[in-house]
Amino acid sequence: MNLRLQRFSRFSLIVFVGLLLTACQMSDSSASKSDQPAPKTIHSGKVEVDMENMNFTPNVIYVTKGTTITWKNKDATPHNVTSNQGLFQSKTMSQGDTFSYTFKKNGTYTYNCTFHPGMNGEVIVTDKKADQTSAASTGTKKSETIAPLGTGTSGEVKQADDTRLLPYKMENGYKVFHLDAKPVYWEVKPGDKVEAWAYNGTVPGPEIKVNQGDKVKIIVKNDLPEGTTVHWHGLDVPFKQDGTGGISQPDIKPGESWTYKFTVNASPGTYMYHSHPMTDMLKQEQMGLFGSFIVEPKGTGWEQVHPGYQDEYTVVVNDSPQFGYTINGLSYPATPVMPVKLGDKVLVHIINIGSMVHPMHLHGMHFQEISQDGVPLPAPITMDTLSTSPGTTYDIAFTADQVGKWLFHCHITDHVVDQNGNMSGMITMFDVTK
Ligand SMILES: [Cu+2]
Repeated sequence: MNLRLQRFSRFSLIVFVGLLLTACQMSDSSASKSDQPAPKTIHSGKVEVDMENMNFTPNVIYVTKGTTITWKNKDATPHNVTSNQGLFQSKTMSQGDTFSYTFKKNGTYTYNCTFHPGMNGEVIVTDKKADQTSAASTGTKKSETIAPLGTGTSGEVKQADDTRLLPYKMENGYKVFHLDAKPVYWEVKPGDKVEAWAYNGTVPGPEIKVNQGDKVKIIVKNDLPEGTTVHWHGLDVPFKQDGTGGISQPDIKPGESWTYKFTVNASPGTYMYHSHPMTDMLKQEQMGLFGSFIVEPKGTGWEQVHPGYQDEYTVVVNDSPQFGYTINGLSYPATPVMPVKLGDKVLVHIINIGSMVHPMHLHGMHFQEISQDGVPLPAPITMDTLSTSPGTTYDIAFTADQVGKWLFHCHITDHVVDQNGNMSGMITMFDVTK
């Protein structure tokens, strides 16, 4: 848990510095786009950090030596402020309570609320002079909070499973897709907003759906503060298109684009794409750079090979220090409620992009695992719990033969409850109605 928090804090710092760099680069060329971060402000004197909606706001703050930070709990839920370096520890703070600490030495200080995993903050004490525009920063806040919530920046259609479908244009026989990797803020559940690195502003990135045999061109723009690539996981593309930074190509530099071009020869099924740079692959994936890649049977779609599927959904399970336990980038109760009509045959594409096994259990009905890593199983296996492994993709199918709100969730209890024992994390549901 401490390790997770430390890792989280390190990410926050890296990302935040990244956001700043991006902001600086952007400020010359374009008049601060609304989804780009504002330049950093260095505070001094007295500064307030609010504990609000289960977050520290701002959660990263730059101050000069001698600055006193006062944390104020605005939530009805009790919180505390606990230094990860053992420097300070508040009492349990009820609504309205405050706690102050004066930072006397330069350095990076991380802290958290021990009641709420993922509720972290960071103070960077630096020598630089305070920014005049911050007006001595008496209670200035939210100056570092920036991008709008990731809601699909290129107008992608939101699907019933809360993923977005990536549009394409036909050009010379190619389906041409655009992915733009950039920092955004992402809301894991209402009030739980974290930094993300995302394709087209969404976590997971928008779903790419093609037919078997399609020729595709995918143009990837890097608006991150560091190099990146995209790997087409499971599609068995030619080496030059593999997207492995430092192996099949150099990392795409910040501000530059790269075009991937290949024919989709993979069998109809579930695949994915994710960043695979020379350095910091772990961080980039954990920050949100992944998405589903669905190959449909050529022609009329799934109906052709699996007659009678009325509903098709994608479920991307993930564990990351940045987002916690999520389904399609969201934590229960923000996770999708997927509508199904009684009697429908339902096809579900499942991707585990995390680093842990997640046994996904369906209530009310058994399902069949019909393929794994895009390859159909010789004989489908009937089960109610599918143990999903990191990097592995699955297709399952079931017939909705009972009305109800049927949970589909990870069966590792830690992954589906929060610190207070309430349902949270990897829980979603199918709402079967008449
Ligand atoms: Cu799990």
